[in-house]
Amino acid sequence: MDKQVVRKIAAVMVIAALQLHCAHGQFTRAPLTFIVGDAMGWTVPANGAVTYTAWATDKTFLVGDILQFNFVTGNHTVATLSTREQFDSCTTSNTLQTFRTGPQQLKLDLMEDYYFICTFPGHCNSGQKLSVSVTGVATPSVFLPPSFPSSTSSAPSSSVGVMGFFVSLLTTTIVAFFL
Ligand SMILES: [Cu+2]
Repeated sequence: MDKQVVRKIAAVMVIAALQLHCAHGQFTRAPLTFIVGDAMGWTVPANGAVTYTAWATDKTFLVGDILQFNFVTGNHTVATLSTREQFDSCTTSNTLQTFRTGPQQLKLDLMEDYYFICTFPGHCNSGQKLSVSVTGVATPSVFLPPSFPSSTSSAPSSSVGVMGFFVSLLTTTIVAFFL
């Protein structure tokens, strides 16, 4: 095979491999700070638990992001729980950590599910509870370590992945054409 053809093929394969790596890696971006509940803050929501579920549902949470719970000290707390069962049943006796001073910023350090409740009597049962799934790692850098979480992957990140894949295919084709 002539040298130039070999070089072209090699170049295309390298580019394709790099792009596949990016497309299959987790969606990422720089770390963000989220205000839980936005202007409503961290409180007993008028519409019950669906309020914080709805707030979280269109967001992608990554390791390195910060959740800010805005509440008046003495009116609420923010406590972390370790299991979905405790979260569902609003178990206040088994919290990992309880923060009593508002506003409280909490950093998402691990790629896992987080459960937050208020430990004031009745508040969690009235809907002051939030669970978030951390599905990737935030980084300002372009090159990322590949990560393949076994459990959950939210709709936004998987659609980004699919888009990225098609963009990669298209770019590879264009590059191959001009080489
Ligand atoms: Cu409360």
